[in-house]
Amino acid sequence: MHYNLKSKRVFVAGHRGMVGSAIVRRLKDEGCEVLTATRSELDLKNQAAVQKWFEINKPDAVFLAAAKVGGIFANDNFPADFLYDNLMIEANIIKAAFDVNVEKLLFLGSSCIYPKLADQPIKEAALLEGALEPTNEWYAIAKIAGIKLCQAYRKQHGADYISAMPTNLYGTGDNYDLQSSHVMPALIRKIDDAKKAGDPTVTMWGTGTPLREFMHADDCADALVFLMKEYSGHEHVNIGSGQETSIMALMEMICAASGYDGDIIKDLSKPDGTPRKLMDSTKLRKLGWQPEISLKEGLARTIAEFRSLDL
Ligand code: GFB
Repeated sequence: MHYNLKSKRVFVAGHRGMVGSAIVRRLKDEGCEVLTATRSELDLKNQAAVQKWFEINKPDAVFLAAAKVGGIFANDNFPADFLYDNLMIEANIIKAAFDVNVEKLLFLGSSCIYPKLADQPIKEAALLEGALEPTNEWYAIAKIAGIKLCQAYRKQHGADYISAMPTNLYGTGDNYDLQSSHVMPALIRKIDDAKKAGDPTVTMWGTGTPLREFMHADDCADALVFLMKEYSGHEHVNIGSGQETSIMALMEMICAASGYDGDIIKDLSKPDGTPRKLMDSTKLRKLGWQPEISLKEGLARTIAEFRSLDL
């Protein structure tokens, strides 16, 4: 079961993204050779280019962290991009990996693969048991297809390809564009902007009642490297912190941490999305992994990093 990364050639697809860059940082302790490719060097949506890159570089292991990602507004408004781009990226990489005999591949999905109204906390077995959340069903279908493709290569060819489903992530290198970002970076930026401008109010999308589970990207990267080394199985694995909060409570936490005391305005023209998506991460805990960065600590670190960006 144990897969030793020492001296292996490890391709981190998506190495410039928040999760990919966290994986690259975490791999520094593993004595492996990290392979990366920028968008200008390799278009992951181009199958021939991906096949050629794999034939030339012959990685031993692959972290498939490359994806088109975004928050609720981006997912809801660009469904074709989220479905097509992610299908192409995952299909090209998984097929090319198999063709050059990659020993181990870890595919990254997301907690949005689960039914909108799944029993909480959500177990891995809940996959495909109900209708998806409409705002991100496109991305979810692409990620479910990626899980199934890894399972298909394991079933048909014995390929040791595994999948992991992280919860809502935040941290170093996050996307702070207010139209395409997730909630955590959006609120950090909006509250900081309001404080700097002396605005009496700051806007939150939706009712603030949805609950979200959050994990810092560095914790997630540590869990991903742990699974690459210690897990080999058909079923995907949830990577959750077990720490959830309402969006309103998150807003209040960030206002307090940012020293902003203005009023919170609700923009009810924006969707709430799924009411809750707390995952059951018992399977990961039983394998021997625990998160280490609390929401409070992660938030403080991320706010400080954001301010250093001077956006
Ligand atoms: O993080 P988020 O965009 O995505 O939104 P999801 C979470 C909740 O925060 C929603 C609320 O209820 C939003 O309405 N929210 C409040 C805001 N203010 C804001 C804001 O200024 N910006 C944003 N973005 N949200 C995503 C999926 O769902 O979860 C992705 O769409 C992915 O595909 C990701 O799976 C992990 O958590 O609702």
